[in-house]
Amino acid sequence: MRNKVAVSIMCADQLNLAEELRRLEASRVDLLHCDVMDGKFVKNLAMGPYILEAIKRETNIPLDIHLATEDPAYYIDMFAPIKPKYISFHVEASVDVQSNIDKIKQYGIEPVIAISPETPIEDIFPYVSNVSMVLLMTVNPGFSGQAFNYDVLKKLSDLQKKIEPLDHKPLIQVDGNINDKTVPLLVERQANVFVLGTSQLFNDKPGSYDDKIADIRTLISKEVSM
Ligand code: S6P
Ligand code: MG
Repeated sequence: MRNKVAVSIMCADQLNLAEELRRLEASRVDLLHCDVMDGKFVKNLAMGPYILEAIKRETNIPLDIHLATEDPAYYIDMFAPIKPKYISFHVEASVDVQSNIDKIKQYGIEPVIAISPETPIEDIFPYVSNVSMVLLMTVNPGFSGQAFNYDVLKKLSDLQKKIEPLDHKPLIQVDGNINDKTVPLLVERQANVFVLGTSQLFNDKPGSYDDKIADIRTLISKEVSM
């Protein structure tokens, strides 16, 4: 099963993170998506090493660190000691994409290349066979609660065509306004890893985390075979 549920921990109740982690573990979340923001690449700040170290100690859910930062190499060195499963960095922030991929691999961590909605998908084509996953942003990085960018659906189809013939096919992760309305469009185009934030999970709509995550699991279980 390549399809997985990730949860953006930045969107959880920050004053009750331990309790939030217990609830997410009970809902059998596959990955904990951790947004790191530097106030430069995006106009916001989020999640430094102290809190991510504490989260790593507290849970067995594998961490997926999303560097929405300039100078990815600097932040790879800062966050690798936390031993996440994945580190993603942005193609737009990279001077030397391949050296960022190599650096992450040297730490024994799986590399992920991230791309913002406005960036042509072709920019990452040279690297797709060298990464474990591609992070296709469906909103501009920086803030939760934004509207889904439907133009990204075409990019997803183009990416899928590119990786189809590869022996090593990276997973495709989607992040930004992922919910029971947008997931079917993304499953149809063979996305694999779905980051849930405020639009599906952390909101006042009725239903427990279990219910809201189960709804997504049902939608993504109709996996399209490659
Ligand atoms: C956005 C960030 C995301 C958000 C997530 C929020 O900069 O990379 O990981 O945390 O997308 O989810 P939602 O449902 O509020 O868009
Ligand atoms: Mg993110």
